[in-house]
Amino acid sequence: VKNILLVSPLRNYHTFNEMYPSGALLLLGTMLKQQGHNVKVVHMVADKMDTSGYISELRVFRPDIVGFTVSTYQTRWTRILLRETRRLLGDKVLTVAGGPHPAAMGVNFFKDFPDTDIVVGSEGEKAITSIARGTSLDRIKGIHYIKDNTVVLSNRPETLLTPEELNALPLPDKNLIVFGRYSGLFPVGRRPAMFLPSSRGCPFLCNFCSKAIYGNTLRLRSPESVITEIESLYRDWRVKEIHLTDDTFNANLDWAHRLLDLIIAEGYHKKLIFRIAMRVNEKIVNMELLKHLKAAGIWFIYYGVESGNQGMLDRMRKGITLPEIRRAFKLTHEAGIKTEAFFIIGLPGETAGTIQDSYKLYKEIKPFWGGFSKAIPFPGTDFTAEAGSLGHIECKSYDDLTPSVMAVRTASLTSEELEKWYVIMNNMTRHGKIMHPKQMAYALWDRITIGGSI
Ligand code: B12
Ligand code: SF4
Repeated sequence: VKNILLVSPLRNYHTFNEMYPSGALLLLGTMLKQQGHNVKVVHMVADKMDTSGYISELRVFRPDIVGFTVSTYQTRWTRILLRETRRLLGDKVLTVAGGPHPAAMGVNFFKDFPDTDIVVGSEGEKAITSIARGTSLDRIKGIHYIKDNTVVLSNRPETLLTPEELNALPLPDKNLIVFGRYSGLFPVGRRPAMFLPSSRGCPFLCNFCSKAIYGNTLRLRSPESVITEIESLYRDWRVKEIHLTDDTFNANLDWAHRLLDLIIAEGYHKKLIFRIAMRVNEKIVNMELLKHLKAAGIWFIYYGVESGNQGMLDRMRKGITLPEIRRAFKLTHEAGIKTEAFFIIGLPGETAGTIQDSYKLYKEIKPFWGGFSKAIPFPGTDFTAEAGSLGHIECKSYDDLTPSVMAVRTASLTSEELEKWYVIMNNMTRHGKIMHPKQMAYALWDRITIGGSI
């Protein structure tokens, strides 16, 4: 039996608010517990833990293995925590890193994070359970590791879990976290809110999307296995809203209809509300689907719009057209479902004109909620490769990447000019948000209770 500490490190920027716990740590922690290990999960933001708190945790728990889940926004603290772990526990501890950043960096992760023993290159279920079992590292697929403190070795890649294997995964044990420490997302539907991934992956090819873990394949869980998890969230945790965190809920319409039918048949459309993310393509958005979604309790849909300029959409390989965007928003609103439109500022080709096109489109489609994000050069994406080869990446270290840094420039706009546009666009969407007093009240309440930002 091993002591295993699983950690979601602080972010590169200061934040008080964690929206959801890490799906990876909950799932992997549950599997490790089922193997008989002592498992502790720490979310440093939600648990309000700093470096000294982490060190006390190491002193008391004395882990044999520490696993970090690392997004690109968590690089700075991952390095600090790895160093502290090694300093305190020496070679007795095995340090493992997984998640979008290590998966994209592969063997290069060791250069930036020298205190790491093992990098998991893709899905982690098989790797971490084998590591915990003490399987010899050369026999664990999909990992990179350091042998004898010198050589970096990479094993053959692990195949992704089959849909059957996904169905057989255990329900993530929420006893591993303090449930009330997570705010859920804005705009607020009902609380408490929790998430549930009912599929993995997305077959589309947007050039800015970080796809190191799931690639371009779509794997769907059976509607029955999804219902079992919905039931547990509702019954055991009194959850009132579920965020189905599939990349693209409407990637397979037959499956979507089957899942919605089952939600209705089991009566969850009356007990819960749901939010999902979809694509706007005409082929996969129609009134029949939207009415079915509405009937099943889906109140809110995120759409990735990204830009109001067709040339930009084509260049980022979004695979959608402006008429498709307008149509999807109109139909969704007609079906009585609220929308959020995501836009990105700063992808290659962006000019003042293309940003104004986004502004016009935003006004035209009238989403309930909206947001403009900065283009973020995540490792391994085609956008990062393109911007890098043009010399347009201005942020030199991943540690400096935060949501408030404009990390790139384009051929016609400097990062400072892009930043100014970003502020203008978000002031516009903020104005829209102030029009929703209930949401402002929720935001204020969060600020008071968990220290979130408005
Ligand atoms: C749901 C989701 C969210 C949720 C919350 C996620 C959560 N609860 O953890 C919300 C909506 C809050 C969110 C927010 C954001 N997200 Co997000 N999100 C996702 C999404 C769609 C699914 C993640 C998930 O829950 N998967 C299910 C779990 C079980 O799998 P997993 O986390 O991938 O973990 C597996 C492996 O990675 C590995 N693994 C992971 N950690 C570890 C640790 C160890 C020790 C081991 C051994 C293995 C391991 O094993 C796991 C099981 O196989 C992914 C897209 C995707 N398809 O992955 C993006 C994704 C993770 N998000 C991303 C981004 C950019 C964001 C935002 C920055 C967006 C924004 N502009 O604001 C914010 C930042 C949030 C923050 N504060 O840092 C990027 C990250 C890119 C990167 N390189 O860091 C992704 C990959 C999207 C993308 N394709 O670009 N997100
Ligand atoms: S549709 Fe979404 S998840 Fe799929 S590739 Fe594009 S951005 Fe990524």
